[in-house]
Amino acid sequence: MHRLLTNPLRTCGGVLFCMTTIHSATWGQQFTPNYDEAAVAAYKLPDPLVNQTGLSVTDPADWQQRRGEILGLFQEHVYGVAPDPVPVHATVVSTNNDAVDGKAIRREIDLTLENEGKSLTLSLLLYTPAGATQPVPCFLGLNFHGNHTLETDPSIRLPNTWVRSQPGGITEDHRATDAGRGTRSKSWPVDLIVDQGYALATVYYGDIDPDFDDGFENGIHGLFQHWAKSIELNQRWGSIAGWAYGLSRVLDYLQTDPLVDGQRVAVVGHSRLGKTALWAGATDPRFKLVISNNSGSGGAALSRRVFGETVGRINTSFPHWFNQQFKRYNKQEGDLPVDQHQLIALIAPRAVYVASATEDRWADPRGEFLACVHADPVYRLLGTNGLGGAVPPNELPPPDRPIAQGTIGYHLRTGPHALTQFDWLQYLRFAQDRL
Ligand code: GTR
Repeated sequence: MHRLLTNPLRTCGGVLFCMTTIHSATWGQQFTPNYDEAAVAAYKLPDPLVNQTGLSVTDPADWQQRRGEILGLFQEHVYGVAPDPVPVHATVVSTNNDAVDGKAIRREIDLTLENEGKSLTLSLLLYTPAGATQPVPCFLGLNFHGNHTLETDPSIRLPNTWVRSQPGGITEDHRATDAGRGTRSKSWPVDLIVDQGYALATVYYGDIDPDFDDGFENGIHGLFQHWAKSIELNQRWGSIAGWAYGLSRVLDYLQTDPLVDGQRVAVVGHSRLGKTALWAGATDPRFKLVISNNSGSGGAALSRRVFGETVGRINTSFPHWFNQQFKRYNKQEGDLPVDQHQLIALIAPRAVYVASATEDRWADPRGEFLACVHADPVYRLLGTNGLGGAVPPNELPPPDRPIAQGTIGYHLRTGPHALTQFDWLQYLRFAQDRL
């Protein structure tokens, strides 16, 4: 039987959409999220510093072995196993030396991946500061609706792949239209970023994998169909692992770009792309800074709190994001061999920033903060100061008061689920001596 799942109105990549149109044959009943802190049942988190044989990790030298265990558990039980890197062939398609009011050089670069007789091209939009005299550090993030949504400039190419339907004529039959130009510029303050001496690199996420459940034939999964058969069915990679793999291939290219310092790349993402940024940062230690904006369930939020969006709910609405195995934990969060604080711990000792928003209860701000708190001991073991201070704070900070003294940053912004200028200002400040 198919039932309607009710859910709040929420924004995806900054645009309101209604999530009441999702049907489920498996969930079986209406889903009512818990938003009552008093109703969060007691839970016990797996300790990132106790290995699977029960031994405590007290020496930084032992962390690599424990890290390998945790990474393996996330691959097996949550995101799935991704293939080894394939080469990236880059072709510069356009260069504008006078972009963003003369502040930036803007290039469109096609990155083509080939495997199993198929190919996939990602269109990279890359801004570098106009006056830079040496390679600059870079923020890399996937965008939700196409590169053309960052600016109104009509010369930026529209994506030629599937896009999510949007109101207002900015899409037609899942194709992007000119009406979408510049509609996401607020989420991508290019001038602010290049003014502070950083590059900005972005790719439309649907170039890597269109965001719908097609049995993993299209997008990046299509290039690895034979390979995937070598992986146990339950552990095959979902879309988040696919998008993260794409981010790593973009990083492969950025490490060869003469205008970018490829050793100083931050990966940033909002919402499902925040989950993706965390997984990319966990799987690819070349990312120097990892930024999760409102990533919520399957991202920075602790699954065991069962607050807002739950494992069962996300697996029902988005069955293609995670691996099959993750569905075993629907309503069984306590059985998960990992929880999301360990995802943050996988990034240690590199810098990480997690941001929540007051109105984004669906993503469980407190659960996102607590994941940072519980990752803190790993950061401290590895010689960094974690969330900062002699002992980590354990109370959710007041809105708009970032915790940004340590290697783990956190803020709770006033307002809705979105990537805003306030968020970017914190990331730019945090990056100053960490990227
Ligand atoms: C929601 C989903 C969230 C979040 C969000 C987004 O529908 O429940 O986990 O990922 O989409 O990506 O905008």
